Amino acid sequence: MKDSQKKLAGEKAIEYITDGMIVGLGTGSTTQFFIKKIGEEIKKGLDIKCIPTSLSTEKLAQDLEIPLSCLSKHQIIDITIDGADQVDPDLNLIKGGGGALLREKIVASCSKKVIIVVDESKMVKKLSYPLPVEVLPFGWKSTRKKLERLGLVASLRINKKTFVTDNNNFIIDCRYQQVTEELETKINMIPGVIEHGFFRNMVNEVVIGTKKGIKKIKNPQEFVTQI
Ligand code: A5P
Repeated sequence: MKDSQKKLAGEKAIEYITDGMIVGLGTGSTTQFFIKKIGEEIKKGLDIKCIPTSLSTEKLAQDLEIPLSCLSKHQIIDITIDGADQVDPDLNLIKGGGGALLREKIVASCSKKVIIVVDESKMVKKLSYPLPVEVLPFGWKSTRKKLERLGLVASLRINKKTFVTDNNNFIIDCRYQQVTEELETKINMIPGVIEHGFFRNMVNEVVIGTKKGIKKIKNPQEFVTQI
């Protein structure tokens, strides 16, 4: 069920893509459906260049012979299609369940438009998914202590062994009561913290695969682009 909803949302996002665009490619199982669709359309003549948000997305795009570029060549991206771990009613997100939050946030911040593709289980009234915080391995235990002092329950991500991001950093997953702007600022100020997976007001539209088909939610607030 979840997979078919992910496929529905991921493939729907192809409708936002037109010739000549620079497209940010997100990471995760939902975005993969979009990337596969892009691969098919490129074979039929779609003319775009894509910027991947992770090594796994880069590999998939290369396998599908999708033309790739990078942020050094294009600092402005026309549109980014990405997934999310949770989406709240204001279209704020938790991302980084797959560990790609840093590149995903950089790419989103360079994008004129950000579209999020999810299955309906990701839509929540209140965010509760553990907040991934990417930290420098150097001194990570003291970084974790500082996160704990903010009232977070912080644990180093282990997948059999310590999880290492594409940027050679660690992830500390943090449980919280509520993500406020004040908390975000405090997290950002800790030496050793590189980025966190809370995406506030960075999304134009969410495309949701549901039991009944596609549902779209537009951000009612004016999108604060960081370009
Ligand atoms: C990657 O680090 C994440 O931000 C993904 O975008 C997120 O985990 C969504 O992945 P799925 O589409 O696989 O649920």
